[in-house]
Amino acid sequence: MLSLKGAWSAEMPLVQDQLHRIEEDAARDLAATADEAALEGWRVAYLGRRGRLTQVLRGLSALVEEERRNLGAAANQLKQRLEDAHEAHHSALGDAALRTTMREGRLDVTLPGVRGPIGRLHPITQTLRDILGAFASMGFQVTEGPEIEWDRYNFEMLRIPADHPARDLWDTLWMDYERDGVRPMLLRTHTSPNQIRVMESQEPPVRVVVPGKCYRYEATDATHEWMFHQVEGLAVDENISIGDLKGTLYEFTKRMFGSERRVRFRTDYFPFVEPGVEMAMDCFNCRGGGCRTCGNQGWIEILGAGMVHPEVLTGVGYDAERYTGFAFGMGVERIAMLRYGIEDIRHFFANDLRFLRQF
Ligand code: 2NM
Repeated sequence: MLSLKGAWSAEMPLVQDQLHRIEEDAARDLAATADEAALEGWRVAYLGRRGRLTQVLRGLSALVEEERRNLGAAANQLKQRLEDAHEAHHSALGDAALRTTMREGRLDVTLPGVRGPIGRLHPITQTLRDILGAFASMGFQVTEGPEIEWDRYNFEMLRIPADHPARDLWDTLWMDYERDGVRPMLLRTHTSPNQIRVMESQEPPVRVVVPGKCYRYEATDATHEWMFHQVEGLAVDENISIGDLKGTLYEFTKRMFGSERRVRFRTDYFPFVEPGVEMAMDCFNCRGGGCRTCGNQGWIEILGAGMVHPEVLTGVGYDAERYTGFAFGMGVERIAMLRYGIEDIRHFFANDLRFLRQF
């Protein structure tokens, strides 16, 4: 390029050369730049305050005006090209990084998720539901009632007289409330009071099962708790016989403990039934041979039952000449202990998660 002022400068081809080499080097180095840190190094090396191009631009002040203008323009154009190249490389690196993240961080949505901790039904609840399910499938309604009862419903209407041992101060938890010098309220000792309520409120046919908590004032041991669960049942109609009792309870036993079970009935005494029986099944563990589960008896007692006493029926206003009924009662904890092989009833409500998590 000719200088209009006629002054030829030896600097001019030198600077053009420098710009040329800077551009070549910058292009080569940029091509080898694979990440953001290297790109920043490149920017500092070529475009930074002490970078190669900046040095050249600074050096231009030593040139005569025309050379300075021409070379300055060339240098600034190069600066623009380097900045454009930097920008393009920067966004190319960003795209590559995004593609890597998408490839390596991709989610397999078909993998099973992480399960959070969830609770479970208490073994007594599970057993209770199975018992009620067996009777519900045979046409029994499920009904519940209060845990605080009247002496009248818990004892009197069930033919449990005032001098009966069950009414002893030491067997029942009485409410701290007196009327006419007596305590008429208590924590129910069985769920039978609700069968009385059902019979008072509806005419036969009646078929109900009553689950619930019961309370006894007694010391606890491996087979006794002061609070436990019961399921009692009642069927009243014309022509109900002890054959219905046996058939219903035999069917229940098979549903709970297996279709090969056999049952045995022996007489027993309960004030509210006549006759009264206890039902046992052959041991599901040794099939009658004798083992720990059945205490070497071969038989396991699972419930009490009987034909509802005519005085109980007349007490609720039923015609005992026309109607008969059977009733039964069982302890849910006892059934659950047999079913799961639990040796001590106190485990159920000790709330030790090491025990409860097993069910
Ligand atoms: C048992 C055993 C035998 C029973 C009787 C009644 C009622 F209310 F109908 F009279 N409810 N439950 C009964 C009979 C309960 O539990 C071992």
